[in-house]
Amino acid sequence: MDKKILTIQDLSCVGQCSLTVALPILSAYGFETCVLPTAVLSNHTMFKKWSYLDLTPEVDNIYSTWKENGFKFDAFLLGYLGKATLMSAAERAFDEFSAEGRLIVIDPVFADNGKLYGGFDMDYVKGMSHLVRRADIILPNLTEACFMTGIEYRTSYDKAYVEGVLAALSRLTGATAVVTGVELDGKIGEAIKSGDKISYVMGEKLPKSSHGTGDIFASVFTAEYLAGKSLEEAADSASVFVQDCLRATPAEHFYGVVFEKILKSQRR
Ligand code: PXL
Repeated sequence: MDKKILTIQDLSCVGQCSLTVALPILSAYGFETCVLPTAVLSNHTMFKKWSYLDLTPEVDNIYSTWKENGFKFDAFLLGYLGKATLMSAAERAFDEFSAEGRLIVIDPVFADNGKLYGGFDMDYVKGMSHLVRRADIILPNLTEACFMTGIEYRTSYDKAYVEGVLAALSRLTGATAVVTGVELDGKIGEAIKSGDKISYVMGEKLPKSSHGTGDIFASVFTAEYLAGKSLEEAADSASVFVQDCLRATPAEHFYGVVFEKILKSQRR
């Protein structure tokens, strides 16, 4: 039977991030994609204003019904949870709805460029640092990796610094770590630590970045990995996908990337 994935992240009604990218991407890869929306927002938090409905109060209801229906999932992909209450909800999902041999992928999603996203604090970081211990694979960007390990975030660094961060993540979680947004020798990419093995998947650094690309990376990476690719191959495909999205996005489209165009061209 085909794999069934549960992705746990917010539904930002406008903004090409979290569930509105994970659902189409994972589905396009042919996986049955189920969702636990953590919150419903009018749009993501990079716009000037947003509304926010926390869905924590609905989790019990959803879970008890899932239990009665006997649902189990082969993989979990976690993104923006928004509130610490959703971390315990995620743990409950792992405990109660895991199929045998299930995979847990956690993208911590709380910071970038050295700063926490709006609405997050150090308690959230602490909670996430605990939750990632449940993961098989974690996908932090360098900022999140630094927050979780207590290592000082730098904008200029060398391989030794990156490998120090990887080692600290290993001590924290034991999970395979795929650290995104690592810049070395004028290139950008991922530093990966799986057991004792460290590898790098580096590509061209484009002169722009955009909101939502981390969520796209996580979705493509998870789909490719579940489809049987190696960590490095999955990271490379996900990076190339994100780069193609960035290239296809017109400058005036400021709040996300036109991933739909890339997904469509791959499905033709
Ligand atoms: O792309 C990460 C993300 C997801 N969901 C919401 C966000 C962000 C980043 O800011 O605001 C609501």
